[in-house]
Amino acid sequence: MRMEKFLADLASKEILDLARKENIQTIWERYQLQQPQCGFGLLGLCCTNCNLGPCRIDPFGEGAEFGACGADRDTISARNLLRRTTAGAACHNDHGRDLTLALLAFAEGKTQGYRIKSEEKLKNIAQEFSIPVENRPLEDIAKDLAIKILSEYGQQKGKLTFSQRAPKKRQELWRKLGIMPRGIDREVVEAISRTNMGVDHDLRSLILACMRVALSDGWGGSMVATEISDILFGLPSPIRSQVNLGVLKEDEVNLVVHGHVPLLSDVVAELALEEDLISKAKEKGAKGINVVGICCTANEVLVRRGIPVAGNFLQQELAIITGAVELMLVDIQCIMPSLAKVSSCFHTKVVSTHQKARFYGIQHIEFKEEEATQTARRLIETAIENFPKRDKSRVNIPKEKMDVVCGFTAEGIFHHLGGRYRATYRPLNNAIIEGRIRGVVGVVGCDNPKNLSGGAHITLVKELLKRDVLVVQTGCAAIECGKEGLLKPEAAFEYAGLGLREVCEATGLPPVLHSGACVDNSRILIECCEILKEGGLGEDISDLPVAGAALEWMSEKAIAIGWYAVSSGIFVVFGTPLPILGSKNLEKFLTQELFEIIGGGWAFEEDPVKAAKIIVSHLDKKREKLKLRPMMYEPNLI
Ligand code: BF8
Repeated sequence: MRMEKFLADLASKEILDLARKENIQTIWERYQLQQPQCGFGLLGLCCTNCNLGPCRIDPFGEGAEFGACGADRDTISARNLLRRTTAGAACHNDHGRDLTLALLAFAEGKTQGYRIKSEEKLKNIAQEFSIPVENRPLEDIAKDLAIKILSEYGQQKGKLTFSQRAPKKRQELWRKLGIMPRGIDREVVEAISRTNMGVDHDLRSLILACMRVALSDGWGGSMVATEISDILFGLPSPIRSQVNLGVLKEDEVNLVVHGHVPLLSDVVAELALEEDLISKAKEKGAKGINVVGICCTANEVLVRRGIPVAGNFLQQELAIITGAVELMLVDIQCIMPSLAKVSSCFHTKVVSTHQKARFYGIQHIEFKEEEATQTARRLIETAIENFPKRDKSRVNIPKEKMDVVCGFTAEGIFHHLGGRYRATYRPLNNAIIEGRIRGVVGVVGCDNPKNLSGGAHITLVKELLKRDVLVVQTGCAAIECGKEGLLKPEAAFEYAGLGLREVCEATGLPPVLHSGACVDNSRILIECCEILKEGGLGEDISDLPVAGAALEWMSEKAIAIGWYAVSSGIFVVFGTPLPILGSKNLEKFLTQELFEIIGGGWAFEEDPVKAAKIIVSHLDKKREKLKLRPMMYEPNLI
């Protein structure tokens, strides 16, 4: 089966056809060459944790029932899941650490190009950490804050400051279950230690460890990353921009920032506006410098600066195949090692910049905060120098690009929905209570050729909108829906049910709110807390008519996000199942029993139309339990 037949996006289709003609292999071919994929791996029944193995359990109960050590299918699949969850959480937590270290370096005067862009946020967060702020230089406050946050990475006992933002009832439950995260690094180390041969074997105990390590991400590392990014690069506010490969420019130097950490991309975006660099570009025959993004670092500079997005995860190779990219800067996470090979077919230079991430065949220019401006300037000059090497006969920039409005934060919602003079969540709560809005659903995560290469998000979101569900997005899912025109305020007229449309009309908001990168899923947790604080919709996140979906999840980071949402009391739907179906006990635990224990749980449904129905029925159950009014305009849907 040729997966790209599902490609909803015409720009990607066009470039993929071109790649085929030129015999350039992309992720779609490589994925196809992997078929059939390993059944043991898909079911979670393969164990490589010690040298007795690799062991595997027969899924049909006819062959081996135990690994050589005696581990059964429940232990093996739960242990594998814990390893994956931990890997994902580690990635987000380390991203948060990078930003905290940068804040510290800034406070100590050791950086170039950074400043405190949100003084209010710095002071608010510092006070949350009991740091005095009155009459103190911002650098001193920033230093104390960075040191306190770093101490929570190494903390051995107690709780994380941000976890205290959760509703009281939720915190009590975490304490009762023994899953309150104690220290960010401690949870990651302990989780990995549990998965060693001969340590933790009990399915329930392993799953509680999944939740604890994920909470150290959602209410720890990811939240740290979001908050410090807001302090250093500014709190996002609604901003217009464009997305899709059509944002590349034929007559300008195209510089693509790709990865996750905004420490370099933000400085590059700023410097690219400088006259002397623009003049240099003109000397080389270009009309200017066009900085665009791929993946989550794109989302970071999109929601704060309105920098256009060239594409999501699946479009990273395609951007190069347009023949129009002078330089692609990569840092960490979701970067395909194939970029080296693809770029070798064109003039494009790919440069890795993060000390943690090296690639065969890709030049490395290390980025250090103390030389941020210098390095960014050098990199922009590299892009400019490369412009004359572009082969104009091989440039194929698709025309598709779409307008978007993005940059919606938990803080922003106070103003967008509450109005300029009375900042409050009350209108949002009222819209839910009165039945104009059915509930709020986070549609997030990756795009994956295993599913519909992004198309699942689009169908799911359209299905939800017509049932008056307000959608909040982050990550590659948000970029995909942006390409489809769902992030424009006008989308409310085309896709939203009558109730949601009324709210969007009154506020000017799009029916789909783009909140940023994947670490910004932490904003969705805060939004849930604010809704609860406003009153009238229960006492805990698990009471709310909310849900999360990552139908095209790919990265282990998505597993960690799913787990921290579930552990916070949210119902989460993944498309392709987690690799646990080899254990019926684990499947039952995750999709049924967990709801009683933690108030949230999992469902797996690849079909986006069916997934929408499952989600809507969940929202309706929550509405019923809260005794909310029936929906004001029940759509007549078949
Ligand atoms: O953190 S959505 S493919 S880019 S993992 Fe990666 Fe998935 Fe995209 Fe961002 Ni998130």
